[in-house]
Amino acid sequence: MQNSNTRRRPRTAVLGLGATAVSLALALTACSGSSTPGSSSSGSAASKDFSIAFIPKQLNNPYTDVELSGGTSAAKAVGATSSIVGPNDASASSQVSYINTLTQKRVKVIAIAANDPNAVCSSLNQAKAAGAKIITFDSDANCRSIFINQVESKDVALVELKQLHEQLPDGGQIAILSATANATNQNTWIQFMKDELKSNADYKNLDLVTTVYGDDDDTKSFQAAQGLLKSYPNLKGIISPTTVGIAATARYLSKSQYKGKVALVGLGLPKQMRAYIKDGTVKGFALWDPSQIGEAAVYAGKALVAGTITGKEGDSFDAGDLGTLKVGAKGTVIVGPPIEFTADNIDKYHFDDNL
Ligand code: RAM
Repeated sequence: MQNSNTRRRPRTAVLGLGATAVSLALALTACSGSSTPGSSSSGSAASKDFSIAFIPKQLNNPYTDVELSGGTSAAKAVGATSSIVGPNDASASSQVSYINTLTQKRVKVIAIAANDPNAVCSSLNQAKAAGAKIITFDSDANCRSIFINQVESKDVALVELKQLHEQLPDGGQIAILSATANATNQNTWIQFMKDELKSNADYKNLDLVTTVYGDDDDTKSFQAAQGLLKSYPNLKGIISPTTVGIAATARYLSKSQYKGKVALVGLGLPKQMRAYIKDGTVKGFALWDPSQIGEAAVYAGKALVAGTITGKEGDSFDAGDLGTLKVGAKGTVIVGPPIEFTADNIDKYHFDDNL
C-alpha cells in the first residue's frame, strides 16, 4: 500500500488551522455580506495570478472542514487567493449553481468533491471553456484535469474487509452503510469491496446482504443503522466508508443491545471515533489525514495554472510539506496509504482535534 510520492511531513502532525478557523472564515464572510451563500475566502491581499475555489461535497461535515483547513493553509503559503463555497446537503444539483458563479468570477482553479461523476460536468466544462482549471478531490468527476485521491481506492476496500474479517473469522451477514447513492468515492470503494468479497477465498463466509445510504446526514445515517439491525437481526458486521455514517452508526450501536456484538468498521475521524474505540463499540477503523487532500489540491492547481503540468500520467509537482507528488494513471494523484486506528494507536492521531 505504498505510493511513489515523496513525503516530508509526518502523518501524525496536528493541524495548525482547523475547522474552527474555517467556521470563523465562514462567519466573517457572512458578516461582510457575501453574495454567495455558504462561502468563505482568504488571502485577498495575495497574488491575483492564482485563485482557487473549493466546492466540497457539503459544508456541514467535519471531514470537509479538515480537508479545507489544509487547502486554506496551503493557499496562504503559496500566496493564492482561496475561497470555499458549497451546499449544506451532499447533492450534485446543489453544486451546479456554485460552479456557475465561480465561472462568472473567472476563478483560475475550481477544486470540487463531486456529488455525482457526471451531473456536475456540463457546468464544469463551461468553466473549463472559460479558462478555469478543474481539479477533483475526495470524490471524482468525469471532466477534470487531475483527481486528488488520498489513497489508492482499492486499498480502502482491502483495509476495511481485513479489519472486518479479523473480527468475524467465522463470517456471517454483513451490510454497507454508505453516504449518498451517487457518491463517486464511496461507490468506487464499494465496487472494490464487492470484487474482493467474490474473489478472495478468505471472505467466502462474509455474506453482503444489503447497501443502505445515510446521505452523509447524521440523523439519516443513525436511522439507517437502526433500520439495518431491524431488517437483519442476524447481522454480524457493518462497513461504513463515510465519516458521517460510521460516527452515527457507532452512536446507535453504543447505546443498543448490539454494542460489542455487531462489528463496525469503515472510515472515521479519530476525535469522533475515540470514545467508541475506548468503550468497546468499535475495534478498528481507518482513514488518512484529510487536510493533505486540500493541501495537494492547491499545489496541483498552482502547477496547472503555471503550465508546468497538464495532468497527464508522469507529471510531477512540488507540494510543499507533502514533498513531490506524481500524477499517476488516469490523471490521479495518490497522497498516501490509509492509516488503521485501534485502541493501541488512537491517541496518537489528532487531525480533527480542532473541530
Ligand atoms: C465523508 C464523505 C467524504 C469521504 C469521507 C471518508 O465525510 O463522504 O467524501 O471521503 O466520509
